[in-house]
Amino acid sequence: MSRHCGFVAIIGAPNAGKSTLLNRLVGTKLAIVTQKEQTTRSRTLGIVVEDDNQLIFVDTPGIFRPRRRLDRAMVRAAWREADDADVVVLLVDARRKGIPDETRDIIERLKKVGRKVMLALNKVDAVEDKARLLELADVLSAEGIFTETFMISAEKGSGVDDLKAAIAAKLPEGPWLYPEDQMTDVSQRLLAAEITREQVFLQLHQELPYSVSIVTDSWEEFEDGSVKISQGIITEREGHKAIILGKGGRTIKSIGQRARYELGKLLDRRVHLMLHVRVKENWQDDPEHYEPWGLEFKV
Ligand SMILES: Nc1nc2c(ncn2[C@@H]2O[C@H](COP(=O)(O)OP(=O)(O)OP(=O)(O)O)[C@@H](O)[C@H]2O)c(=O)[nH]1
Ligand SMILES: [Mg+2]
Repeated sequence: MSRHCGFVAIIGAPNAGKSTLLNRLVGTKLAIVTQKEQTTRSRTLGIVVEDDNQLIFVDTPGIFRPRRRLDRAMVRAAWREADDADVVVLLVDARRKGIPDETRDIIERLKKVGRKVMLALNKVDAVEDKARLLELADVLSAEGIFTETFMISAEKGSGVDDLKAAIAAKLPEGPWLYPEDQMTDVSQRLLAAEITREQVFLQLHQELPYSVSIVTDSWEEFEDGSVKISQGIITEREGHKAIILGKGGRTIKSIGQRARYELGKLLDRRVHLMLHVRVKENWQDDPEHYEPWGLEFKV
């Protein structure tokens, strides 16, 4: 039998559930998920082998109207993945009424370049009124760029197998691009930084998480199988540093405990995690915080 293989970009407005879907498709946690918008900053591959097919899913940052330099790099990265992919899935949060501006912008750009994509309405578990779902599907399909429409719940899993099968049927014939047992291209160091950033997003509020970058400074493995990971939490202001530390160091301790627990599960070994807060006013103007993530550093 002939083999099929291809890249499948999952794109959509911030918070649509793209990272949740990637994790669901692969069956493990590769991408961080929070209730906040703009959680994902860089692409993450999730590689799945099914029968003779290798599906290479690409989680992307949410597409919106960016203002900051980092945001512009994130949105550029998302479009680059969509442009390069064999198949594109546009994910739309079905709980939202009508078509939100970000999704409208995405549809307009897809139209402009003449790209046909698959549509997945997500979070259907949270929509009581099923007639509204059908209405939304109708309004969207009238745009004329969707090859088909799926109703899914990335969180609960409903509809995801059907979506996956439909994607597999679209992949071009060709050799597999990754070894059979490879699940992602993200290094453990970057994954570890993401897990800590997830806790920053979950435990800190308002604008603060958006001004934070995590760097894995060192990674030391011991004979007993444990690993010592040292990370910097980089923030833009002294005032933020105080909040991240919390009273008597309580907040950073809680971030560290939760991240250590998550990392222990993911790496399946004992983890010692050291976190240090560093103030670096203009980290967003430093390529060091873009290039390791595959983000293009541009004005
Ligand atoms: N009820 C429900 N919630 C969902 C579903 N999928 C995702 N969510 C929630 O939606 C929120 C955003 O999910 P993410 O997967 O981080 O969304 P994203 O599109 O990757 O977001 P960005 O990375 O910020 O662009 C989280 O709180 C998820 O738990 C779903 O199928 N049903
Ligand atoms: Mg995401």
